[in-house]
Amino acid sequence: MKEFLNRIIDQAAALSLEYKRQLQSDTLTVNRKSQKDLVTEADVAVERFLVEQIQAAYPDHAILGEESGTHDGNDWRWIIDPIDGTTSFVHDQPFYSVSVAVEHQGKMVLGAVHAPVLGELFMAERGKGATLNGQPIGVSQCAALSDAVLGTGFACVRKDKPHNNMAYFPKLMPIIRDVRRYGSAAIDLAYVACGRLDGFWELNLNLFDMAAGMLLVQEAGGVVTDFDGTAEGLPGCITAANPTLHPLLLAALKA
Ligand code: 2AM
Ligand code: CA
Repeated sequence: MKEFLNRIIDQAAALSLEYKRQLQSDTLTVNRKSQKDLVTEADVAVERFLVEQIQAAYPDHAILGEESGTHDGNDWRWIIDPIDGTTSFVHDQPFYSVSVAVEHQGKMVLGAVHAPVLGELFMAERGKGATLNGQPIGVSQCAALSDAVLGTGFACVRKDKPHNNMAYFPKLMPIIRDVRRYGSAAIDLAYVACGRLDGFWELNLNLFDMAAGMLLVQEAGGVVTDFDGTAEGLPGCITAANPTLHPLLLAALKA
């Protein structure tokens, strides 16, 4: 199943790059789900490709896709975000990814995040660690918020939700080294997994934004919880970091 996932996510990544060429020649159709929430032909086509491949290989499995919703099935479920970071994709920036996770009986067992422009494939298998382009990866050793570079995002603000990152950003920003805002939660989590980011927090994410990235962080030795330090608020509010930094991040968000 891991080899199958590797193959279809490579193909999905290549398909997204074909659509990106249309973007550069100004022939790609971009629609709006809401005022700021974009969807392109690429999102729809990449998801359609992945769903078709999965249904052909595993006809009994369930699927949850960002664009096509729920496809019923057995206790295996594939969770797809065809283009995480659609705004980056539309603006011809490299930080978008294809994210696919496999859940069995409610537990994430496989996760893959492919950043096509960057040429990087992050994969994790429950109990077997995480890799970047086949090489083992681990979370950073950073032990103090003052040394930490953290990822975050502001998707929640787009939804006009009252509980949003505008309350948390000013708490963290003065006490950490710096912030990065890549626009793809899947890439943010993959970067925590390989130690490029020391941690990540965001609010109001959906399961398909986080599923593969959560397993990547866990299999790379990191911790993923909601803002209360449990899994109760997941998906939604998420924090991720190495085991030393994670409680410090939670405390700073609560302060
Ligand atoms: P997307 O690009 O697949 O929509 C960036 O902060 C993260 O927020 C990305 O994972 C992005 O996923 C997600 N995001 C973008 N718009 C959103 C919205 N309206 N609601 C929830 N999440 C959103
Ligand atoms: Ca997404």
